[in-house]
Amino acid sequence: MNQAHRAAKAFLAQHGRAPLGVWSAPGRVNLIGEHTDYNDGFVLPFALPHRIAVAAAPREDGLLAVTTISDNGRAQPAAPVAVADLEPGSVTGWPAYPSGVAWALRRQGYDIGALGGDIGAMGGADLVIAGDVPAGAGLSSSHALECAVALALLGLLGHELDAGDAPSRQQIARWVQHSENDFVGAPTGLLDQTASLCCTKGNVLFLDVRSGESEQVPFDAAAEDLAVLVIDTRASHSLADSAYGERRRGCERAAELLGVAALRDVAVDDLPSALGRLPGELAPLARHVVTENARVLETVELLRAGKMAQIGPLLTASHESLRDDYRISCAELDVAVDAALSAGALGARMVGGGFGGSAIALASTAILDDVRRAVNAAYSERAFTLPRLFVAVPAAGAGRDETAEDRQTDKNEHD
Ligand code: GAF
Repeated sequence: MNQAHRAAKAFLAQHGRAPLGVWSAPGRVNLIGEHTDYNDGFVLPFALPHRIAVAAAPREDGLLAVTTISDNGRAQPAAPVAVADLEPGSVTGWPAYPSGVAWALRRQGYDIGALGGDIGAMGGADLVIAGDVPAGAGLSSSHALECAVALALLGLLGHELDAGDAPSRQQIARWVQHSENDFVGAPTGLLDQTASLCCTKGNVLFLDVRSGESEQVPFDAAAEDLAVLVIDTRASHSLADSAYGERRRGCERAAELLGVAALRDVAVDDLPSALGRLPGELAPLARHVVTENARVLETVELLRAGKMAQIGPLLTASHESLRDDYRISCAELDVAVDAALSAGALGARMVGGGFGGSAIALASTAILDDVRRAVNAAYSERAFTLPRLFVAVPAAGAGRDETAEDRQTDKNEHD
């Protein structure tokens, strides 16, 4: 059963009525371009087939009532909150993610707390959430949740994604970022929300975060007898608790000292002189960001030229830069990358915020099992919890899901 059906079924069980609709959004991996998003730089993510689905229907009392469904099917309802009373700090723990989205949308005039019309003056919404994006794995489960909630709330308000009067996907991504930064309190950039909303099946998304310009770059690894293996290290990962904000502030300070708007503005050729003008603790951060942006551009050029097998060294250089300059790797990530490379992977790197989470390895399909075995063996040797391994193929971005009820309505309309 896919996540949309799970959410719809659980909604019916929980509320005794069918949802008005189900919306879902995927997790992501970032092929390359890490910690460049909040430096106005370049990123190259693709959407995973793993999704978070939100079944939703309006209420009449101005409350937002959210229930998540665990892997074993158990419903975990959060205490309902009055949408009109939402403000940063008013909701904590996982319910802060969906509540923050309702807060951010309300600030833009999309007020789920005051739906009005046929369903009564007060509004509000019931949401039931099911998903299979591994949590805490650096695969963007929280952003998938937020994006799916944003689409569900906008859908209930009559603004169906991609319809004439609906806000654009990139606009929704910025509102989700606002919710994450200012309600949840995690100072993240735009990578994950944009990936979840704007990625398309079969492609990596080349995004210039500063201009918002993007290009869907075809990425069919299987056609090249290659595969991207995701290695979820299961080492716990938390952006809010980590040194993520510290790194971000370091980059902003470095840009200020160099007299540029963002580190994106430092050209690779000017790097040596720029580094000479920065204090010792900031220079490696700047070096990572500037070289990583260049690696994204090179990767895109190679992909456009049909040379996927040649991007491996760029992936590995990205990992080394994140490990040695940005200093956000950890033993589990390094062991996974080293083991994959020694087994013959063309390239490997950590992905996401760092300090745990997942790595990816690009390898020929012929040696994929060797890579899996090598990573597992290296983990066993060090008594690490064994990683979760899966091959990732670019999947579709966020959208409304068709449910059994939708199909029934279509059928009735055609009968
Ligand atoms: C996390 C953040 F949410 C993103 O904005 C991005 O900075 C990423 O870490 C690192 O590239 O996923």
